[in-house]
Amino acid sequence: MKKIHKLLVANRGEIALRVMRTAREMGIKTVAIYSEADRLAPHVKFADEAVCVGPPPSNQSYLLGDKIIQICKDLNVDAIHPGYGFLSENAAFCKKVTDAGIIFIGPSPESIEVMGDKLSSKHAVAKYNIPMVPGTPDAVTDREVAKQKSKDIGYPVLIKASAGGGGKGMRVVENEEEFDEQMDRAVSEAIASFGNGAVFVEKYITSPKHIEIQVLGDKHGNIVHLFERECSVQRRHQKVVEEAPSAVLTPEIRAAMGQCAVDVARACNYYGAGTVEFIVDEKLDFYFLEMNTRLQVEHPVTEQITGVDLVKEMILIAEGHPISFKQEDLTINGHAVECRVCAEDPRNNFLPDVGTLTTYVRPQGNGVRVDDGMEQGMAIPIYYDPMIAKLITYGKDRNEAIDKMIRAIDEYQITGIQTTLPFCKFVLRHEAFLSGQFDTRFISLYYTPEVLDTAPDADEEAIAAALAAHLILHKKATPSQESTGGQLVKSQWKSNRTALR
Ligand code: MV4
Repeated sequence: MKKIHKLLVANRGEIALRVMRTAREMGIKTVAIYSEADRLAPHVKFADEAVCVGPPPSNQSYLLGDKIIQICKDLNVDAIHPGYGFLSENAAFCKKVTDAGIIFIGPSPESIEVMGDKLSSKHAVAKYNIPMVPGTPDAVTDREVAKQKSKDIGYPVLIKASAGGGGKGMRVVENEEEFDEQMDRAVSEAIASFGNGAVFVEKYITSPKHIEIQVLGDKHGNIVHLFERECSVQRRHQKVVEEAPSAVLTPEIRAAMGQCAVDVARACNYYGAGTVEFIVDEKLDFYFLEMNTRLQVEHPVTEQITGVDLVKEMILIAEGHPISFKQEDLTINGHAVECRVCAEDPRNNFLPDVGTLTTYVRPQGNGVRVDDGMEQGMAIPIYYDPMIAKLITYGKDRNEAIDKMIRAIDEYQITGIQTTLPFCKFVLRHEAFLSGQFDTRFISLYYTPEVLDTAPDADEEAIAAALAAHLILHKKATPSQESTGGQLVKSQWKSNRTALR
């Protein structure tokens, strides 16, 4: 047992604040690092101490492992929490931290290494009874051998990069004629992205749900799962809306997936917080895909339904404590939904929309949690992930959580940049989402930018813009702004709505 007195968060934005808040609750001093672009960022102001690590680009700041370790030595820091992204799944960094006598708040370098490669993770779990998609157990190099195996598996197949992540190096092959071309592409993309051209073949599950299981392991061999998160609403492998629990899992399937997730964690002697990713087909058959060896962006929905502070557990586990509860102690209470608020324009192909947060007013009230790392007046740096906040709602059941989310989205005031919030609202009101009958094809099946402006009460700005265009087109007078109160103007827009379509 080694008490942590001072913790450095090797990250920025909302996750740095998220971690530091729990550290403070535990009486642990906090150290922020920041780049020159983040001097005035809330995570810097919140921390007890803060050190500038370099110029804005990540590879000159947040990714400088050796410099961060030196800062820890200089400031007597006992532990590093890496958050997600940046150095969080870098086995070499984790090992250097540990070798320097600093606690890495996360798994061992060995766990990161094994799970960081898809083929090695499949090998690691082989001795457990984990359902996996039919496929080649090893890398394929010989095209003719690969084609024969694909024929045996049955088209369509998916060629995946073993070192892959985020869908990079992944290619669907519909038939044998396409095989060579797609394999070439997968291999060159894998080399370009990961410096490792190893690829393997799997049966392509055409309409899977993405469901992942949160696990916690301690340094005494205890491993528990904290149920599932449904993350099927994704765009280019970026999750947009997540929820817990899933609307479609039965208690039996949930228990079976939970047990598999625990076994996957056990297979790599896991400790810390981790997530085991599955795809689930129409028949609710599930298959293990990979394990993420970090705290994930969407962890709050799990916290809301279990009452567990995952960061607190991570810190206690890193100190050497056993997990503070048993599997039997855990139940699912209520339902939580998370929307990622990204500075992206859903009307313009989700292009990053950087600018200044001219207005930034958070929603509040019963069942609303906002994890963010920005404040009004701040410029959003172009150097980092465009996610500026996570909006999480919690209710006694799924409908209540969804109703609260729609209310909270309407209450959120953001100007100066476009965000994904209107898009999230579209998702939350869509029949497929409401029924739970949706999968990873959701966006490609249902979304076009037009849906944002034709929804029953599309956001008022858009209506105002459309109305103005309409009025100009028809050379009508605009509704008087002077003689009416705000409410009345609003209701006029609403009464004019039918004219816009
Ligand atoms: C698959 C699949 C279908 N069949 N594997 C995408 C990223 C990586 N984590 C695994 N991914 C997939 N693997 C087989 N055998 C479909 C996907 C996939 C996907 C998975 C989860 C969430 C969104 C997705 C979007 C496209 C493809």
